[in-house]
Amino acid sequence: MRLSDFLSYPSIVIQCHDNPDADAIASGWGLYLYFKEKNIPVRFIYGGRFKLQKSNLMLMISRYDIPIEYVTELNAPPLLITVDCQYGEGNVQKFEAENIAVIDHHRVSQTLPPMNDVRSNLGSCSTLVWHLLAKEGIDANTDTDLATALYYGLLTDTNGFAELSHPMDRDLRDELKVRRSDISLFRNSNLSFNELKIAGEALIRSEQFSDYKYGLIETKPCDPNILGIISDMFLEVDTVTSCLVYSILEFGVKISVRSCTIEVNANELAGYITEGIGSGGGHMDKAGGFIDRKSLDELGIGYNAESIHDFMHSKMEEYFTSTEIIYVKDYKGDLSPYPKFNKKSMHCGYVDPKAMNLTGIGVSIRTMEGDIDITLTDSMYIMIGIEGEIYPSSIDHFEKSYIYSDEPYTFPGEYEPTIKESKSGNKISIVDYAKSCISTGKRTVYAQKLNHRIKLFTQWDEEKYYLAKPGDYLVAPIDNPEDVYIVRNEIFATTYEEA
Ligand SMILES: [Mn+2]
Repeated sequence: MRLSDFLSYPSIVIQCHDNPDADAIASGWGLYLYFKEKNIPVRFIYGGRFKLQKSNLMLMISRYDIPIEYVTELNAPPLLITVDCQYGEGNVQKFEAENIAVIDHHRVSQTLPPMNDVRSNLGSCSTLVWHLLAKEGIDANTDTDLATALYYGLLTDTNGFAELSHPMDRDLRDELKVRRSDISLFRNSNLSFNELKIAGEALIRSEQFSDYKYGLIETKPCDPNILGIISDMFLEVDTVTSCLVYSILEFGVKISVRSCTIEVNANELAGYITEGIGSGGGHMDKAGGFIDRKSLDELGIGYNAESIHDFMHSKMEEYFTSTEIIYVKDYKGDLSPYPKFNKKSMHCGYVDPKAMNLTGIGVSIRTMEGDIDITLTDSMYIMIGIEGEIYPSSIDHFEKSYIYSDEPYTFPGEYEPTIKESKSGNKISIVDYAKSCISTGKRTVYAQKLNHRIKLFTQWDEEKYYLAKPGDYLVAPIDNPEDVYIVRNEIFATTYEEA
């Protein structure tokens, strides 16, 4: 779907969710400006029971003359685009329309109309609109007001960038040229005096669970940023190494997660709590998420403080008790009773840094899994795995396990990785320089299909674990049985065959 697909409609209404937040306003405004510039009659509206009043939002709207209108009735327009929300959701007042399109970054909760672009793993809808504008050749940096609004949308939807995880979100943060003084002004009129008191009350009711050193707090309905402020403070407590702070809102539960222990990755814990019932993610130490009310209803969990507290508490207990932790350096297990498999030969990609003129200098490689900071040398290749994951390899090691191939290379992943020169900031696409290679296999392993979760710390990175879920495999080479590693279920099926 492209924005230019909509240019044939005689008029368009853009609608964001009720009780709009900064992301809804910024992303809706981005779309509004696009259609206005194309001379299509366009309106930007929201409905619901309440008119906007939050001071940071009122400031942004008046500074930039954002023409957002509060409406309770609407004549069916030829095209209605819901932005930062999905048509038919509980927090989106339903207006009739001849045609409907959806542009959103939340979890898909409705049957979507054919015209939709929903990217559930983006941190904000502003990121998606920024990307859609760029696809039409529009650089948001030519309008500092819009650039600042989009940046602020992402900032507030990701708890001050703390809960940011997608590389496209990081691109927005790094590339938009914003008016810093405006951001500072909006940020510092974010809380009302009443919300400050909500934070205080929540702290009084905090609980800690000493077995696994985690904490739990419910706050009354408040701005999501307050959850971040509380969880940051909670983590500073000496007996708490991870915590979950949540707030029960009308249409779901907003959560904030923090961790300062390597055994709990906040990003992964937020994903665990929201799996199948919402969405969550972020960083190693800070993450956030949202659970849909509808999903809790479907699980038969009453929508009241007590049942939700019990649910959160049992989810946290289950998280700690159902997971085995393996430190490979101390591993003494034995996988030899399990079946033997051979590694198949696979097509992957590699890039020679010499071809890019990037040897001997510091670069940052932006990938789906995060930014990798590295100095490239002329004795290494950058490898692109079968799912598009990036890792360095020495040419020596490469030539033992791979052969070169003449086939043209096609990138398999969702986000094409880029290399940025740390000094000049120049950005280069890796895929433009990638060539094909084939792994030669010749490796036999024992593999155990797991029925529980494992966190595995490898020898070469003792700070970060790899996670295996039920259905994934714990694998050990037959000639080095203590060097265990994890292979995800889908990858195992395509890369190994029974020996
Ligand atoms: Mn949003």
